Amino acid sequence: MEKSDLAGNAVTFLHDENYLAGFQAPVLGADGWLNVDGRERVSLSGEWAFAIDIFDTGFRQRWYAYQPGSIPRAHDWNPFDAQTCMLPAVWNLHQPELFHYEGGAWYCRTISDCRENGSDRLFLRIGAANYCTRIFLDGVFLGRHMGGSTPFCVELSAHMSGSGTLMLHVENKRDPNRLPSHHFDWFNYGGPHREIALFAVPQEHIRDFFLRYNDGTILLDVETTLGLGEATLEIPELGIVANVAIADGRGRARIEALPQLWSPEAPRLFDFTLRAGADVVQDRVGFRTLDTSQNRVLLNGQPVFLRGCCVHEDDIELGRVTSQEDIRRRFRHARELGANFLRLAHYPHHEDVARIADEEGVMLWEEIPAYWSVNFEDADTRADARNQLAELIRRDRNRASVILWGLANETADTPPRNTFLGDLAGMARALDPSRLLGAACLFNQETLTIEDRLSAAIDVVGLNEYFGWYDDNVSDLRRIIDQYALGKPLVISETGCDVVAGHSGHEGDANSEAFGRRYYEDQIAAVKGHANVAGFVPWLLYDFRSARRQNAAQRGWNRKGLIAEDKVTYKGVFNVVAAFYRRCMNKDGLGG
Ligand code: GCB
Repeated sequence: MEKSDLAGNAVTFLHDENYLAGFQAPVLGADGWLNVDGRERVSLSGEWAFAIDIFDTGFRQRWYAYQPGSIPRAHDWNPFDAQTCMLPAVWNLHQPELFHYEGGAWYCRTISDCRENGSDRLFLRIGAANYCTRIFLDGVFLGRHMGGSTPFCVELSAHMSGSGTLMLHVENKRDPNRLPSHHFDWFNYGGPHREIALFAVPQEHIRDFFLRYNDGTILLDVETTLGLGEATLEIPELGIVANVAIADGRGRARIEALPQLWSPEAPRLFDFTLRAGADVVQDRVGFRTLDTSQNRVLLNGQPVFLRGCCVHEDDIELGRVTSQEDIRRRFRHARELGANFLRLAHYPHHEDVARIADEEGVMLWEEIPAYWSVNFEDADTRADARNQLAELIRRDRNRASVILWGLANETADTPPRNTFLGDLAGMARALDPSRLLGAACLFNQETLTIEDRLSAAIDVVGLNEYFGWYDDNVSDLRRIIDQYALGKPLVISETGCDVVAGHSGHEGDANSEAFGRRYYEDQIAAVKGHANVAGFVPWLLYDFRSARRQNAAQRGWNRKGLIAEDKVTYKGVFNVVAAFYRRCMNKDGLGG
């Protein structure tokens, strides 16, 4: 055992309570961003050694430094002879006894250098891991990332030769200073739930790019590691070959063009190639414009009613892990509902969702988990929120389907909150001036008005309301809408009630199918055709796990889905909403 400098008879591993001090920085985040769209990858999905670690023994006893053949005799974990799991995964569904586990866990595997050219650079990218991730390669600590739903990279170039032992520590404790904080209405899954991969890129390469359209002009911003040079954008179907001068690593081009615009009716995408030096990325992008006029959202200059639905990322068997197949099913259900809009609640969903939404022609609201009681006065919380939002925007700002960045959900209107969210709004507009900002706001229960001061900083005001469920009188909803006078689009960003699929009962029986149908009929009667309502977004597509929901009808699930948690069993409420959306489409399209 290692002698500690704490006292003559102390041993570091047992007595040093400062064991995490060396593992706080570097902080990994949007500053080290590498856009991986259209790049080759080596996936690290598959078998990893796995151990939970309630006591942080791995930090105290230095498991992270273990190498094959050099495991101490009196070790407490041998990653080379350990229980394994398949990643991506959440540990809660590995074994029944880990279902409610909140703490840390270690993951380990060997990786090989995939660089073909000696001068290339090598990056490790983690698609998402909930919540705090620390990365070690051959015992060297490479950095710490906060936030459970966004991707991040760390450069391995200087640390790899041939192969190495990669170790991750992922920890999902609920904490009032995190986002979400310690109290939220979904399941606190833990672990690396999205793909981990290696990327080899040329020494000088494209770090990021942003393509968008406005009024006859395609705009390209490109960030490279080249100090000075040139990038080239090609969009063959539009006959575009444009050179962009790079100075101080950045370049901007404005290219006159009249592409066919992306819309839910015609989700047109264009192939493009972007080159800088030896680096080439190839991908697809759609062009469209977004605006608001009074109470309407305008897509390509035309008012559009958001026929929406919220959705969580949850699965009975996989938890937060998702697949292309699962995402495609989500869009099949959305289309069947007649929806043209999904709110991806309450954190960034898998990056393939926006890619597939681009193809499917479904508009998206994407958000970060600034949810309920955020510690708005804490500087670290603010840094975390800024980083999560920056990673989300950088990840998805080339997706035409994303029309709105959601800054927060049901946060109380206080000065620290308004400073915090105002700062996020400013950052979002700097990173992406082309999209709308929104938030789910609270209403004044006495005056039945939406008075949230955050509305000054956003473009679309979301109203989460449950009249007929948590609140009694649906006539009050009508009053809120009638009295609404903020002069910006108002979207019903949540509404719903818990229905147990197949529960026969009459309209008066809470949780029954009949109750649910009645609830939605009343809701629709209150909003339909109202000039103040720009969209309707039921809560939500599927039932989802929530540990705080424990009554007899819930048993660990929030049951406000239009479809049950099996993603197969439709509830009657689905048809009520679908009928409303059909009427919207047949009439003027603006809310039936
Ligand atoms: C809300 C929250 C959402 C909850 C929902 C509910 O207002 O925004 O996260 O799950 O209500 O079911 O109560």
